[in-house]
Amino acid sequence: MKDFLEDVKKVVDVFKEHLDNQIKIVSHIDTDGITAASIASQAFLREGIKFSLSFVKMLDDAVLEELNLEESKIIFFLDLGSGSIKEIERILKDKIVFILDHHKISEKKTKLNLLNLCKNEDADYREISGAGTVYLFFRCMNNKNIDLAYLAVVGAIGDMQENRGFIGLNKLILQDAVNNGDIVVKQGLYMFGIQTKPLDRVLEYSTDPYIPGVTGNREGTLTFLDEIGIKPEGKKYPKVINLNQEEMKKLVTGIILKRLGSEKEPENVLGPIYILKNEKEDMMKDARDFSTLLNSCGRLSRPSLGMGVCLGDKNARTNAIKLLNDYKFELINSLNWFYKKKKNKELIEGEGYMIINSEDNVKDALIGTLASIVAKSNLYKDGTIIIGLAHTLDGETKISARIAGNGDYNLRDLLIGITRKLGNYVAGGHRVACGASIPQEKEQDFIKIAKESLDRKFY
Ligand SMILES: [Mn+2]
Repeated sequence: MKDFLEDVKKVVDVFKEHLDNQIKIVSHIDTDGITAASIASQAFLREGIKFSLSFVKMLDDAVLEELNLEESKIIFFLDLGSGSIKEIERILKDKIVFILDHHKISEKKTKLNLLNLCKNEDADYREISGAGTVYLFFRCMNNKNIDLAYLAVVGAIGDMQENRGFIGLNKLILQDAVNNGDIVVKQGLYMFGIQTKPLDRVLEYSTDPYIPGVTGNREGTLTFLDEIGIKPEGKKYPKVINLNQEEMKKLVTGIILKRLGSEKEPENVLGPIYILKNEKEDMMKDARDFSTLLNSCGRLSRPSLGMGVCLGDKNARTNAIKLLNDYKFELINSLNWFYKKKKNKELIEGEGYMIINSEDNVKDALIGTLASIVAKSNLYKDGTIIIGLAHTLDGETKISARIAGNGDYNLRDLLIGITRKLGNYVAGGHRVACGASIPQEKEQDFIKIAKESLDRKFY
């Protein structure tokens, strides 16, 4: 940790030699990237440094060549870039490049200004996010940037680094946010929407924790509430934060009972809640809700809207909330489709793996989320590999891989291995969450090779 903070200082010192230049920021399109970009933008504004900003899904030669035409001499890559060191060195050879990232590093030896905890091979994925890396950089540049720490916390949650608490540098960053009075940590029901949604909706839409018979099941939710004796007031159920202690107890016990028999800790329904103290909008008071909101902006290719949310723009917030509601609705539809397929045994299941070939039934923007939900659902044994496929609008098939429960396996290498056999296609991401894209006509070949390698690799 100390080494890394020294690294931060070194990279900041290099940057200070170039302060008077116009800067180009390139950031990743997900929650982590959106918060990273928001931190950088606000920090640059504070210094009076001019910048422009683009969001990208991934870096390839075409993107880099376009960047090379930009006037800015300095380019900041946020939450991406570490996997494309060679390409960046080759195509952007006349630029001054800073990479503030936490993804796997493709090339150890580089002259680029690379700030990445992964330089230390023992680093745990959960120790820091892209936004966290960006935050530490700007915090080192100017202490006043401590007021941006809370955004790095939201980013880390977006990258699923929060698991009943933070570890490593993320812990340090959370402490900054707490010390600065931006975040208060409380223990509570570990669910989405507890500040804002009526109880029945919270339960029905609860994917983490997953509640068997309740998640994604309207009727099951109402039966469950009836069983534990929580009644609607008129037609509406109360919000979770408005439940009294007695009701809260019934609710928690009820959920734990429902989760008994699953292989993972059924009592895992309580955890830390991160309250954003200065946030006026209900929807964004809980850092987890805030992160979900940004996530839907990214997934639906509206990262600038997410950025507007971070910067407090009223219009952006209204539009983002609408987007999130549509997104949740779409997600529940996809989940229902999945349940039906599972019930009818129409999924491709093998020893230690499961392949969801959704074709046009799940939007490509949602296939990764669906795979994540299934991976966390207790429906499959720990360590089961979940692969989802969905058609995109432009004739491609998007592939997402996740691992069930607390399993660990290098899915990234697996996916890269399979796609290489098919041709020269892009695959990337992290050990336990990654994706790829192939032409639709290669879909059956992909499934065949995936089955072969998975059948061979396990048991
Ligand atoms: Mn990230």
